[in-house]
Amino acid sequence: MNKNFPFTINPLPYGYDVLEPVIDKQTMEIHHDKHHQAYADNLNKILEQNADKQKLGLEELMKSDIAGIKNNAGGVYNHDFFWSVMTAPNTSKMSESLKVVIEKNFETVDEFMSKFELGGLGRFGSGWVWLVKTTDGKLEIVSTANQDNPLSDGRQPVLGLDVWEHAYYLKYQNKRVDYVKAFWQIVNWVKVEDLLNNS
Ligand code: MN3
Repeated sequence: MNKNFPFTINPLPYGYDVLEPVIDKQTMEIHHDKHHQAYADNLNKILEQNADKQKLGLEELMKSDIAGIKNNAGGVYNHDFFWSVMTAPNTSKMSESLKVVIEKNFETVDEFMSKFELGGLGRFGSGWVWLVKTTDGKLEIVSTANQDNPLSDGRQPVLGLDVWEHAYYLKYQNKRVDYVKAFWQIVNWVKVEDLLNNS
């Protein structure tokens, strides 16, 4: 992605059908090529009218008090992040070292997964659920509305799941719970651990 105006989005880092059957090809095409692209297009359009903001980076724009800038900047950032933490079903396993960190913060991996699922299911309307690293190095589950990102209050996301209906409706319809539970099959744990250690 372009880190400055005019913003672009990253190409999907794998084929549109690679996450099947957990996320279907058509959903990925619409989600990346239409929804994600639209956030970048809309952000650029608003910035054309706000020349004083054109020098700001994406993370700064995500904190903007102009709703259109904040929401679209978040949409660009969050989706690039989201694509990067997924991979083909059942090809990535949590390492022993990551498991130790998860257990230190959540008692058990099951407890972590259940808290994350509840965060995604409890988000009313559109938003995200995240695993974040706090400034003192602790792991927490947080849920944000719309395209808000925990970075804006100083917490570093290491895993995130889009629970907007556009992310799952074609395949799962109203059953967000099935989508959230199926997500575990496509988590890229290598990427999660990399974010945890290097960001
Ligand atoms: Mn989305």
